[in-house]
Amino acid sequence: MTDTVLPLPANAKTEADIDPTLDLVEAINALRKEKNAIILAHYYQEGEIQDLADFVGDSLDLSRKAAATDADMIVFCGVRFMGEVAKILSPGKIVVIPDSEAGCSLEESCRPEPFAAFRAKHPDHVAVTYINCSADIKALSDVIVTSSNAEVIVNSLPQDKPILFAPDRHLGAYIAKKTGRDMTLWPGSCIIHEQFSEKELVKLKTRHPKALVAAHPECPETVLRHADYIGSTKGILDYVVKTEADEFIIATEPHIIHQMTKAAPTKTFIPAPFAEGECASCADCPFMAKNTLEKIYLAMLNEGPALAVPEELRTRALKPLERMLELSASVPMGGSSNAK
Ligand code: CIZ
Repeated sequence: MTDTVLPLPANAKTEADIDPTLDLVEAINALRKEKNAIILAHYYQEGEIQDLADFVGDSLDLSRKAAATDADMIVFCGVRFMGEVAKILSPGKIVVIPDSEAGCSLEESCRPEPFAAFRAKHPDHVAVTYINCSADIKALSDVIVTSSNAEVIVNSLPQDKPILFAPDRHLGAYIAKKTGRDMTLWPGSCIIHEQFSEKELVKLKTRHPKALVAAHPECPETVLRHADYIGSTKGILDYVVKTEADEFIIATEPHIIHQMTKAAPTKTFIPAPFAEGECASCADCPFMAKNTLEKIYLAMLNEGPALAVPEELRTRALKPLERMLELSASVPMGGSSNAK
């Protein structure tokens, strides 16, 4: 897989150089002004990072923001492939990520060589690829989708065209069911959504009989079959705010509950459970959790880890991303801006 993260400068500061009395939020705010930076955060980030960001959203809306910003520096608080997308869309900007090790199990499950072989085996198929993948995989795809636009995009493709969908098999199966399309699925899955337990969910519903279940389509079908609503993070957020119920069970990465509590403070949100005996916070994404205020501060100060996508790869990966943005024109912008 192409390494798209530049090495840190030799004189880069480290956590050991941070004065323990430093007010990190103030220091980040000062750097934001000095560097004309925009901080973008995904819904799966820690609440304190979401609150610090200029904009919080899902990958579609974060991509739209990254493509449209006039900032000189984009600080992408999410996982590495999201920073990569920002760099592909805005090559003239400095794009930094707090931790270059913030990967993604879906990205890891889909490597360029086997994916190229998968494509070669199905030459008449359109390759529709979930945004949770590397720049190499995007470059080998026809169109990129996120969970909030996958159904719209698949429906826009010529009806007679069979589809290859990678890398999330659960999202692919869900979209195939919704659209009735002939879809061949790559066998990947998200390490978090894969582990929600049907058995424990059923027990939890018995204890909270009035709670509605909102689930992300990266969950297995055994979990989705118990859901009152299935949708992207943005969809789930809208659903719990607009639906007249007081209690919801949330089957996705639980840091999104931060935005739910802000938007609907009187409602109760219960994270969906993993298997019996598993820890309370095991649904926290370990990759998203790598980002901290210290690392955001250092990334801005050091201007790294910075993304750099080789131009030939960037132009190939840009095409299916631009196609995604065009085909999602009917998908309304969501997310929320924090006044700074
Ligand atoms: O597209 C995203 O941001 C992810 C990872 C999930 C979602 O449904 O928004």
